[in-house]
Amino acid sequence: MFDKIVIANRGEIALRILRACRELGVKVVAVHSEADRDLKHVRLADESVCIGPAASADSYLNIPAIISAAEVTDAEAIHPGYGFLSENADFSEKVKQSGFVFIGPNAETIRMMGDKISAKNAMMATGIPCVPGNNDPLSDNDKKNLKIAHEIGYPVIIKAAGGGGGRGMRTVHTESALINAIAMTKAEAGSAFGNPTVYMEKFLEDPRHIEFQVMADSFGNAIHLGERDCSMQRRHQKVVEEAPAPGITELQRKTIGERCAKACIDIGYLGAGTFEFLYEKGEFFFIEMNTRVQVEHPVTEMITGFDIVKEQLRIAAGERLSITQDQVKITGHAIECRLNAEDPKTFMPCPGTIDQFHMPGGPGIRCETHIYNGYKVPPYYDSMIGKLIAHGEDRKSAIARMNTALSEIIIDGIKTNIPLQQDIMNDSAFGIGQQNIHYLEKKLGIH
Ligand code: MV4
Repeated sequence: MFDKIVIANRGEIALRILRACRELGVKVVAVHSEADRDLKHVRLADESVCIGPAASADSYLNIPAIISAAEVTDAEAIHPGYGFLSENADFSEKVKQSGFVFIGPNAETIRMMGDKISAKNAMMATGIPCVPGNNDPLSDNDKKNLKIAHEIGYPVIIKAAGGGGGRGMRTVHTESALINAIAMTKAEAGSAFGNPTVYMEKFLEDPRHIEFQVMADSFGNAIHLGERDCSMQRRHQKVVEEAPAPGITELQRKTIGERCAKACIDIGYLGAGTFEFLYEKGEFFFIEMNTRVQVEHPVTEMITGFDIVKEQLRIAAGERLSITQDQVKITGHAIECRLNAEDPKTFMPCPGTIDQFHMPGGPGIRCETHIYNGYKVPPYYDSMIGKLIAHGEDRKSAIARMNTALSEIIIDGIKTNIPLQQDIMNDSAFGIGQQNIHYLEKKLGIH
């Protein structure tokens, strides 16, 4: 195991990684911006290094500053968390070239998954079901593009190869709108991602977002840890996640999960990863792969009893996967509510000082947050200030525990989305697991 690592992130995930390090006896170097000196994990870390001004571009995205911090503290590895540099292939490469271990997959894998066309082709080659589409960059030949769309059947969706996470896409419902939509998406993709390449898929109207968690080691072993339903989202920001996904059968889990694990072996995947699918009318369609630990990893940890972050560290240190697929057992149901410092009605971020914080507790409750009494939520970063996770013997019990915890938690001084989360937990469609990717926006009156 490593002696010391750098955590190249902030907030709740930095604290989560620090806790995993403590359990494994690994020393922690916290790197932080000038605005983040008071972060909980910075105070708990063995060492800390200020890597630049508040703006992310000057600190958490500053590759030379982070690598320098690893050098001056004599650390062995860098954990990128999620967001920031976590899926930056150049970062992974530079970390390695500088003699450190990047806690995640290698640069080539990140690069392949960053290009949504190459990701899809790699997945199709290993037998993962994908959304019907052309699976190649679209040319400038209007006639050919009309033919492709006709073969797929309207509605279709034009997606940027360099996009993902909801950026750079456009739906097309009629032939007359196709040519312009391709030109527009190309132009936007060119300026947003520096890559105008686009591809075409069948547009699925009312799918659910279901993702499979995988872990792979450097000895050719891979496991899946089941799936999560992340359909409850607003503007591509997940709001509630749960595991297992309501209505997914044991056989579906085994079939898709084992294909994901096999895909990891086929492509030489390393560490934690997520296969994102759209699920409609009983069928799974791969859309993207995330090559990082995700915000919602705790729901999987709660139903499997398996520590994903500790395993990331073990795998990066060259150890074998600590369990086999047979040892993965799913127990009960877990739900995660993201806690955001935002206006519950307008969704505007609401940074400020937390006057009072009471953490909820009781059976099956886990609260992942870096906030504390007197902590000042800075205005420079994502508004997520924590996550509340409830585990129960079944979905009903998990919802009941979440409701109890939401009524117990006190966060005074700033506005939060707790009222919205309470509303969702008491929503009748959510109560019977009927959510899809459009459900929350419709409920909120966004069309
Ligand atoms: C789609 C789709 C419907 N059909 N692809 C949005 C985020 C990116 N990961 C892929 N996305 C979508 N791709 C086809 N062929 C609908 C979405 C989509 C979506 C997907 C997952 C979660 C939330 C979403 C919200 C709007 C659209």
